[in-house]
Amino acid sequence: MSATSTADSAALLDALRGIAGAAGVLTDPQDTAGYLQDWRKLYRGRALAVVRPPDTAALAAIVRRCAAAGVGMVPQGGNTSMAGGATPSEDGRQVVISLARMNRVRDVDPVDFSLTVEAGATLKAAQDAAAAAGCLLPLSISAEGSAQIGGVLATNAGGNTTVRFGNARDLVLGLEVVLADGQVWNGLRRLRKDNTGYCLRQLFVGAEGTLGIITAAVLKLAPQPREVEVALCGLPSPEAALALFTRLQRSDPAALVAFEYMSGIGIGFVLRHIQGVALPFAAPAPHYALIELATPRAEAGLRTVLEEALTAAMDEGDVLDAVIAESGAQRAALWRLREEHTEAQAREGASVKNDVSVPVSRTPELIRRATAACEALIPGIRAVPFGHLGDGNIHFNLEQPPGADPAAFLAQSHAIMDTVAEVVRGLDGSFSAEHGLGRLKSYMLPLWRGGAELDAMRRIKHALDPLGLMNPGKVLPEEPPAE
Ligand code: FAD
Ligand code: 2HG
Ligand code: ZN
Repeated sequence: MSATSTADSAALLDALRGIAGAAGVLTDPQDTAGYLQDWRKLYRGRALAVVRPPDTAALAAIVRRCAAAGVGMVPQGGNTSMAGGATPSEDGRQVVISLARMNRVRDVDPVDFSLTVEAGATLKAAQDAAAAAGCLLPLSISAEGSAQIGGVLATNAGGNTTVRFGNARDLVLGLEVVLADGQVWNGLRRLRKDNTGYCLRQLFVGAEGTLGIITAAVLKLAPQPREVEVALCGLPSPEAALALFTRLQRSDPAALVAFEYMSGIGIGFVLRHIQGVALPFAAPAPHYALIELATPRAEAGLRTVLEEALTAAMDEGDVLDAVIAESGAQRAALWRLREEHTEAQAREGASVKNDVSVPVSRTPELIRRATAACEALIPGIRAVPFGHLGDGNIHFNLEQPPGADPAAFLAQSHAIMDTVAEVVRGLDGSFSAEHGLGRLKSYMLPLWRGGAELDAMRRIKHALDPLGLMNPGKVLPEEPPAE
């Protein structure tokens, strides 16, 4: 049965209210509006309802009821997806399932270095809970105040500290998941070693809600740092950024927690559009790196390590100017220049994002070749590359030419994305590094991961979601009709 008729829909909504309570089922357009549009405003969907279950048992009952009605389910966390992954389709036949009410921290264990947290807790709340127990949850993204643990895991988020601690995937010890048929899989184990068959939890991490709904997780913690040093460097070139990264990795690899690249134009946008930021140099540089070193070791002498590395890099001509923060407030001020890039770029005008990765050694080549290719495609286009150079993950974003019509520029999105993708392919990279495919990039999957790889992905999807109701239309493109 498919909930296509008004009577079917009304019966389904009644049943959902019976499970989640009247306040847990939103249908008033004023209440649902914020759930139906993605963060970038690329998509605006419609939905039968937005359902906000109070706990795992209720969510499981909701999934069973939706499955029986043949209704697609779109899990949603903080709705900060960069790829339209959490937005329902336009036909109004799907249900959005918000995890926001399931936001408890269930347990923090400073001996096991583990945190058990529900999917609807924000990443910031989880970080704070870890810190209160004297530990560090080593995952950091600019959207951490809104992004939720479920969304962070479902997208396998990366971010600013991947270079040291890995992606979200590397921090997951256990998961609790509601499967597509409404069964609850409780895999909330906190074991460091557990070779008992296929590693199910890693299937759901990065699946963007297409295989099941994550309801809780056990995450690995790390010791809190005792020394932290943050520096901003002005650089002559992307090649100098790579040389500086390599130098720092050799000086004290365990302490290099973040290495972020920014272009002169990106910093220029931040200075123009964001209040209360300042460049701590007498003159702007063509390129920049933001570096964080941190260690739980006492008296590790990180300041000396950093100063020596920067002095040697200046002697080699790889660093033009550098400032090291002297306080927590100064560290935060330097980080703001990086964290405000997304907002500043949005305020500058229309932009097309490319979240790409290449081997770290090829990042300068990526920046140069993709810039040249895009400038040849659209005269006046402005390349704004920035991001996690230490992971080979550059956000190769393109800003509209000054004064151009934003809609006309965005109409060329696919041509721009394909142009960047071609360069990335030539450098043995990936067209989707950390934001996921969502709806935006699923069309590119067959070109990049066709053959046996895509076939295996489709088999996994069919095995775990045979009715195709878990976040339909995301990640995997529609299958070609059978011959
Ligand atoms: P949503 O946007 O709500 O959902 C994302 C996807 O996960 C959707 O497909 C959704 O269906 C699915 N999903 C959500 N919850 C669940 C669940 N409980 N179970 C199963 N599936 C679920 N990303 C990075 O990787 N690194 C960054 O540095 C980074 N910086 C960002 C900065 C800004 C300013 C913004 C706006 C975004 C940034 N992002 C970054 C992208 C985004 O924040 C991440 O993808 C984040 O992990 C999404 O979390 P969310 O809770 O908002 O998920
Ligand atoms: C970041 O690293 C995010 O700040 C967002 O991944 C990147 O705006 C973007 O393209
Ligand atoms: Zn990023």
